Amino acid sequence: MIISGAKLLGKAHKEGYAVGAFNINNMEMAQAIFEAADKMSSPIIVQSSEGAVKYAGGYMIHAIVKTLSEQYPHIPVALNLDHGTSVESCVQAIRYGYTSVMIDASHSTFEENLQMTKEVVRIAHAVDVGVEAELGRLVGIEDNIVVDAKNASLVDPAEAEKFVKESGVDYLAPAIGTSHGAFKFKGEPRLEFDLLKEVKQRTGIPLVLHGASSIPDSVRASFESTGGDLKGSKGVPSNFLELAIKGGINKINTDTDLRIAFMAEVRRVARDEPTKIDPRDFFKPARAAVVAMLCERMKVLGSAGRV
Ligand code: TD3
Ligand code: ZN
Repeated sequence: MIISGAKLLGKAHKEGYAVGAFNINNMEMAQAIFEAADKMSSPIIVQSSEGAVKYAGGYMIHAIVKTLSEQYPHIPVALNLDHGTSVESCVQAIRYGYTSVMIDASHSTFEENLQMTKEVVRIAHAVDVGVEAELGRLVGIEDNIVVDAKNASLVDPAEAEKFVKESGVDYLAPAIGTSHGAFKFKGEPRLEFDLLKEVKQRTGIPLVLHGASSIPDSVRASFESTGGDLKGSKGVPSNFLELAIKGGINKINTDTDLRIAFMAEVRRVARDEPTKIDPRDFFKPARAAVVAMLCERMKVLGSAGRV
């Protein structure tokens, strides 16, 4: 059964660990996530952006996750809409069967963000669906909206307190210096842990880290060994993730790491076996590489062994 995101994250918040929220737009990625969860006895959040919903279809994504949740009935899973841009989009996701929705109005004014989040909370809570919102802005790309450094801003803890109180949101993503994609930091990696702790103290709810991919050395090396170019890429180091969890993060969004691990194997097969034409010859090793990477990540997040 796909359970409410609020319930799944409530446990993580109480026990002090983080659940990985992994993005999918196809069957193989979803299978890899469940296989890793099964191996590590870990709860998971599967999520899709509006772009992924457009690509695969919301009912399709839900059907894939529902089928896998029946194949692995002991694995607690929530299905989240990532970066929903409107109330309508969140309602649509609920109709598809999602059990968690993110309303991301972080690009609007504080007041607009609050009003939209309140509206989503009112609707979602009527059907036991959890709600995520974002405060502050991430640098980089949020589903094709380019956010440059000038437009980025960190969360304001006083605003966060007011926002959570008035909106009734279940979990909050405070901008503390991460960004989406493979190029997160110009110089040395840096996150605002003090800000995070203050937001946690003032809100007392599960917090979410977006743009949390680490780009592990082994994953980067395997992508680059096939001629892939990741020059200048930098992820969030795993000791930062551990500090973030200590600071109150309970949901860790990860997409880029899965993409790189998957595509490294697709590239390898394409390079080494030019006669292959069966997609399964590409996707089987790709799926296995994602499983291996995710198992390591679940240990870092502390979600391993929580089932
Ligand atoms: O919301 N997401 C996933 C979609 C971002 C586009 O890749 C994240 O916060 C994950 O960010 P990333 O790029 O670090 O995996
Ligand atoms: Zn994100």
